Amino acid sequence: MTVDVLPEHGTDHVITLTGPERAEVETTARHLADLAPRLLDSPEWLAGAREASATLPVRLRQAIRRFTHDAGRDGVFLVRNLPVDAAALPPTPNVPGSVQRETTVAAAAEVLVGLNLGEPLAFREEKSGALVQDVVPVPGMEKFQGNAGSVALAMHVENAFHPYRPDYVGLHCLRNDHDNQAGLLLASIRNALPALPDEVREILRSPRYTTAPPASFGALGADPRPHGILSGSWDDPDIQVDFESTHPLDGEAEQAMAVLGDALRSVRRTFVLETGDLAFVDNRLTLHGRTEFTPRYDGRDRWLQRVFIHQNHRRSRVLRPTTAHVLVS
Ligand SMILES: O=C(O)CCC(=O)C(=O)O
Ligand SMILES: [Fe+2]
Repeated sequence: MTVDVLPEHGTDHVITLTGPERAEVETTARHLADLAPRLLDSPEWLAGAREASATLPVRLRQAIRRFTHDAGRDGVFLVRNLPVDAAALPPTPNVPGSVQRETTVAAAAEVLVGLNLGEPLAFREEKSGALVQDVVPVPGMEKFQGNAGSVALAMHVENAFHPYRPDYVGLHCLRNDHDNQAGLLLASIRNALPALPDEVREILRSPRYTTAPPASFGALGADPRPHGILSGSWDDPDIQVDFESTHPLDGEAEQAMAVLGDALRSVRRTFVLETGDLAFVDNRLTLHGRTEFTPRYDGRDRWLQRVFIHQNHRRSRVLRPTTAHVLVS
């Protein structure tokens, strides 16, 4: 069978808010920014945001609903012209592990969209378990293969090692870099699949790979279990790979992974995000990475805010000792 069974179009899922729609979202986000206790991680605040998320402009909610039904060939949903209150934006943070704890218009807007895709989540061991995390360059970490770096970041599924990795990764641009050079790289398995011969697909589906967690994930790092990179439907598989931390267990598996890498590279697209752009990547279908850029550490550097979303919140209950949103291992 061929990939005829997939949607025909590329990035169907782009919506640019009109002026009135943006104003509507801004009114709601401002209300939430002022809502007690003004802390993004508090269950009370999140409850208020959940109610408010049902009042976003209908056209936006319809677009999200189409995306959660089918993420399209590219596996990305892009909302443009969201409010970020640029005039009131503080200097870009530049410390390791920076997160957003206090409510802001930009963070509220991102959470409002995210709540229409599912439930936010975070990992206790990562970025101190904050639901909204800063993606910013950090002095001295330029070569780091993580979001504090500024060299090219290898293509990856987010938290590829983790059984409850996010279904969607939201990246909201508050500021791009000075040179407008930093690009979010995206490559979907739906676009790459036609370039994979059947025998390569077969190898990629077998448990001949391990994926290491980042050092910060502690005990789970001890003995990663072998897994296949592709799973599920033969014609429209899910993908689980991180080109920095997934390791083939034999030579054939290594070759198959190289073919996959080439196929993904050939369909890779670059999105240079602007202030007010929010990309939600379907983390089951699409890998992301980043081009190189040059930070200046002058308070005006690139600044994204990231949220993770689960479509099925119930599934991760076993790792959440309370009904809150933080997974403990
Ligand atoms: O900096 C970027 O555009 C992406 C960084 C990244 O992979 C992440 O924050 O998950
Ligand atoms: Fe990432």
